[in-house]
Amino acid sequence: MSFELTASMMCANYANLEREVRELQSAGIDSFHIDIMDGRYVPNFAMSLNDMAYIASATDRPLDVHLMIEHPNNNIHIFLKKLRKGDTVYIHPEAEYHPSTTLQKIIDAGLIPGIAINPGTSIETVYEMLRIVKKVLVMSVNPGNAGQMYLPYVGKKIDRLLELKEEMKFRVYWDGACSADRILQFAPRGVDGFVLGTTLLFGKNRTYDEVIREIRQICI
Ligand code: S6P
Ligand code: MG
Repeated sequence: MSFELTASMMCANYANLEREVRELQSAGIDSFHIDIMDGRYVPNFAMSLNDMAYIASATDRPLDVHLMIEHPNNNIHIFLKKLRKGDTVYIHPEAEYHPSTTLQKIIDAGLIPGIAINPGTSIETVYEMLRIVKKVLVMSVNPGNAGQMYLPYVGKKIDRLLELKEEMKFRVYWDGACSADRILQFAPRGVDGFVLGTTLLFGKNRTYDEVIREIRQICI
């Protein structure tokens, strides 16, 4: 079974970010998930532009930038110019007056366009954008914090997105409270990747190598 694993870097140990990136990379993480927050669209501040730029300089693996900011169109160029081909930028459509304009900026910068869908956002409200984006990040917790409870009603929405993904040509990613059981349940159905945070990867008394190897083994 093939699926991508992404490390949620807001959960990493900032006492030594360079070592975190190196160990995650050698453990076989596929990409680095960067949660950017503005304290307005979500009630928190997580990573900043400089954290993102540092991680980009410390790895050749792709970055997966999740913008939880109001009106990203106003400032997105600052992020785009620090990224490279193969990196993904997700916006929240509710945070923007004209999300398709912002998505076009991501495409024009040569990056992979994505939308992040909140637990309370229905597929109907983002349906047309599914034809523009290459990736859909389904939030299974409300955005803003790590370590929250999984909201089970999101499972039905994921099943509906999986029915649309071939025809509309996008990939589906999971963000929030991702456990091994959920990977076991949803990877075979067609979820393409999972963001790993405190539920499964960070703050455990185990090496990243052990955790990631075990996930790949149980999900063969
Ligand atoms: C939440 C953010 C997520 C979290 C991730 C943490 O606003 O977008 O990427 O960092 O969900 O994972 P966990 O396992 O602690 O919920
Ligand atoms: Mg995220």
